[in-house]
Amino acid sequence: MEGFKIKSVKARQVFDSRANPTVEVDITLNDGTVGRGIVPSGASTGLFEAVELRDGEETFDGKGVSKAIHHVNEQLAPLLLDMDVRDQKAIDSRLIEIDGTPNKSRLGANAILGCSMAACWAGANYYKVPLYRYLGGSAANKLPVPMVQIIGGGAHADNAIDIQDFLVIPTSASTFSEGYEMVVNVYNAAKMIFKGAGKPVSIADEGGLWPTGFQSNEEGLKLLCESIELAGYTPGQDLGIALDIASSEFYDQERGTYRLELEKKTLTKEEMVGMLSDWVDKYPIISIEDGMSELDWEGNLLLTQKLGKKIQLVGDDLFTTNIERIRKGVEMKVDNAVLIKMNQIGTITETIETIEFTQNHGYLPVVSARSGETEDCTIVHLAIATNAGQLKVGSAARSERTAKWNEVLRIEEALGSSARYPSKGVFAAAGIQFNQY
Ligand code: 2PG
Ligand code: MG
Repeated sequence: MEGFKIKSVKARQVFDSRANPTVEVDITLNDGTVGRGIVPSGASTGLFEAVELRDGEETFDGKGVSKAIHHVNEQLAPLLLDMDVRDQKAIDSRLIEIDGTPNKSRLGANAILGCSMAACWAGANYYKVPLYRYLGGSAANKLPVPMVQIIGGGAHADNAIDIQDFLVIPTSASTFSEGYEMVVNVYNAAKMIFKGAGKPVSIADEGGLWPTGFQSNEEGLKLLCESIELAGYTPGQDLGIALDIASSEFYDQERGTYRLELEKKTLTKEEMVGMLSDWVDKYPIISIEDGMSELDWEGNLLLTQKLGKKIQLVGDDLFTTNIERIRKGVEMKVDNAVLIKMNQIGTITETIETIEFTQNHGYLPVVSARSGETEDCTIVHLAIATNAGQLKVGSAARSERTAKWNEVLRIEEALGSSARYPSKGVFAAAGIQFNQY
């Protein structure tokens, strides 16, 4: 009996960090080895993502996943049995084939991804090696630069502020642990500022501070700079600012305008680009994600022409981890980086291919969690396996976030002197020259 063959596939319902049900899959091999994957879930989802199948019935406010679980146990499991778990590509191809739709809408990307994740963990466990080593081989040794949320807004904070993520990136650290420690200090400093201003310290979906009492979006930028300083660092020297505008959430496609509800302002695309580029002049911003809507290629092009040489411009909803959409971006010279989310595309193999495509075209991959997360750490290993260079998993608080950051710390220790840490050099691959350095 060949130990590496799949003996059973079992899906069950578990829950994510937003108290919504999600899919967990266990794959057991003939030799008893088990691999497990738990599927994450977004809130500000892109229109072009693979389809997350929800029951749409009364239970869990329509968010049940019993259909997806049924699809794994009844339709996918029988066709995965006896497959060689070491051949991730064959497994993922079979999953795609059984579903048969371009966006995984028949069986659900959550059903498919759960199986794909469980299979890769089972493969790694079969060989008794860490997942990053199994997927990436001996060359996988680059630890990611962390992009960490300090304030959460948009769909992750009941739209208390329009902009979704105010984040920091350490730029003067020479190791991951040093960089992450800096971020933790900034997070705690931000908390002190909130407390000092008499604001309640509550947290948004990804662990960032809940933006209570803000009068403008720009206040978030000021608060980040103050927090960096209070923590004893120099903004723009030690840490830069990153923003996820998630602007698809407030784009009016008919009028081609952007609505900032907090400020009661409606901006044309030119004005939106103007506002972002003014912010880049005033604050040490080094990365902007989804500055313009997923439907506004023209606006995205304008933004890239204005800022694409100065800072990182990341496409999340715009690209949805989909090679065909990234190819369009490369051809049009839109953005210079791609947010990578496994469940936007639906299998591990496709996610790795997308990261490779991104790297081969001079764009920077930023491996990312979703706002609905669990203890699953697959993305950490994926980022290191592919030498992606950057990781975004929300804030420095809440265990579904720290599960990932702590996993990087463990891998850093395990890699020892063979670990590489790109620090701010990670941005050079896309030809970005920051103003402030
Ligand atoms: C994003 C993610 C994570 P969500 O927009 O980048 O911050 O959010 O998972 O809700 O799409
Ligand atoms: Mg985003």
